[in-house]
Amino acid sequence: MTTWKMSARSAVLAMAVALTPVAGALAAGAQDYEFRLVTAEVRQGAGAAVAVRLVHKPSGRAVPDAVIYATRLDMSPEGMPTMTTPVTPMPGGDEPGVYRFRTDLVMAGGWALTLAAKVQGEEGTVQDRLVLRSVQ
Ligand SMILES: [Cu+2]
Repeated sequence: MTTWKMSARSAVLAMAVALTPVAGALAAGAQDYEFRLVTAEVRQGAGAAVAVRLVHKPSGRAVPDAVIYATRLDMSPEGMPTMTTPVTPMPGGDEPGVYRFRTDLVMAGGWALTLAAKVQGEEGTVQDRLVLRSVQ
């Protein structure tokens, strides 16, 4: 009986300890979020479509209604950091938390997409750099 009481108490303590990092993560802000490419390969050419999903990492949920205020697409993965191409935000599609862009992938190979965004109700800026491949 005594042994059981001890282990039940230990279990409660263990739960309290386990929950503490979760509470910390909820308050952590922008670093809890990341962008992920919907598809890592995009067909080369003018008018190419690039889609990214904004994910709340602790929960795995996609996050709609973020304000994306900076984008850059360049060929730094191929040693051409000064080779850039304009990135135009497109209206959201059917899927919440997915952000779409149109761009001209004038050369095949690796392109780095740099994004900065504000998430509703979170402090700080979500910044990410994703490498996609344009293929022929
Ligand atoms: Cu290039």
